[in-house]
Amino acid sequence: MRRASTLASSVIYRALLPYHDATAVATVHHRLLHVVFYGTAASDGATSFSSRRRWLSAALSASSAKIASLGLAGALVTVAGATSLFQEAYAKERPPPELVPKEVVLYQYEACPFCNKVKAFLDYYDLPYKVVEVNPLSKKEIKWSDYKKVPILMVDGEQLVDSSDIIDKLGSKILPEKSIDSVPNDDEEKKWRRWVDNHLVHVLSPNIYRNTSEALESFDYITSNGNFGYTEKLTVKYAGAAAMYFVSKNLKKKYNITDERAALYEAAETWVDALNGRDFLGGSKPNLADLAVFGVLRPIRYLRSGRDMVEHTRIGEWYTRMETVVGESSRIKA
Ligand SMILES: N[C@@H](CCC(=O)N[C@@H](CS)C(=O)NCC(=O)O)C(=O)O
Repeated sequence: MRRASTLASSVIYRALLPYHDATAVATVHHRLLHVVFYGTAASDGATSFSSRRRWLSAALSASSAKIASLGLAGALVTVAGATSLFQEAYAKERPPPELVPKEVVLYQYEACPFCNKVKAFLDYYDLPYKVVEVNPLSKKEIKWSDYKKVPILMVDGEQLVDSSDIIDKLGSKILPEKSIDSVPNDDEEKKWRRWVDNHLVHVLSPNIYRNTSEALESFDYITSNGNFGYTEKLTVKYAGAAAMYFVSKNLKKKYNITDERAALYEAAETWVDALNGRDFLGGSKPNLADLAVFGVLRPIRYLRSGRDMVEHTRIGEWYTRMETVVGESSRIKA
């Protein structure tokens, strides 16, 4: 109990520090709560299962108009055809088996957008991986590493750090043909990957901690999915929500955001404009920019802010296509 109250006061103290000390934003940010606590929703298998059902029902209802004008046999063929067409059109890409690493271990926080970016890549390319959930307070699971952030990806014993670097390095191992400068629109892909790291991620925190109820919703997810002891869980949920509510106000100032929802909607619309009528930025298949945008949005999609974003912008159709194509998680369940 004493530990819990010490922890609570430490969290709140850190949250209030920014009002007295400019560098404290970074302290609060990094040490305890920062992007770890970007919030989230159903991830991995659960999300993709429901999205598949949505796709299937869209396929079926598109087919139902035809059913009216066809005989039963024709209708059944149409439905089966529509279903397999969707599966074929939106399928994972799998590297040749000899290029698939033998052991991949991701050290992560479940709700961290950078970690989710790496997971979107691993899931889409169907690379099996184990997950080690890091306790953001003690970080004991990554004590062995000099790098003090997550994600860290161990690939057959080699340590890779920083989400974009991880994806580049792993990409050049499993997709050698794509690492050659032969890919058209490569500059576009790079530009939008940078946009994710330099802009999109900064819009997320102010949104998911916008008010006390959204901050609590976010922390409910974070503490349910994170690696916390029983007492830590309770304390972090309430103290963390309160702290991040204040921190997110500072982040708004730091990144010049006046209206956080408007900034989120604008980012979503900017992304849809970049698609310019294509299914994915990569054309008929997602490229690394599609995977990056999808990855960082995945933890917030079913929170209030993510639901609002889909309701008020045109991003929903692309997002659903991404859920379908990324499909089931390739994470190896412990
Ligand atoms: N540029 C890095 C950023 C990674 C990052 O900031 N990770 C956060 C979690 S989302 C972190 O580990 N912060 C330090 C901490 O929690 O102490 C990347 O893309 O991987």
